[in-house]
Amino acid sequence: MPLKPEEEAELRYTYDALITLLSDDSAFDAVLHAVFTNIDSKRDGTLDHKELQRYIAETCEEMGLEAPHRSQCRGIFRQLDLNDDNAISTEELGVFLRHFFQEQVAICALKLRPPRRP
Ligand SMILES: [Ca+2]
Repeated sequence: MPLKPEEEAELRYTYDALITLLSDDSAFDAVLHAVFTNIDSKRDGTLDHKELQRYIAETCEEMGLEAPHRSQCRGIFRQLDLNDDNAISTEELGVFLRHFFQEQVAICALKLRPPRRP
């Protein structure tokens, strides 16, 4: 289905923003830090199961989605916790976020038609 012009404009904006984030390390670090701080409610510099679960539940609620089950949250946690120390560091969240943004860029690119020539 073809995109409406406003949808295409929004998608293009998102695409450009993601490309910038992925190519500019200081911009990426700023976003990573903001997301991490948002999840780290105990402010101890690492994320635990409870913090991640609360964040996922809140994000789902904001998006009008049903929150995943506790066991699903544990699964997500294990995937993020690359060194298995039962805590998620900024670096570990960064690995995930970079993959996530790259995935979103690919999705945007697929939806956007190549620019038409006059
Ligand atoms: Ca860890």
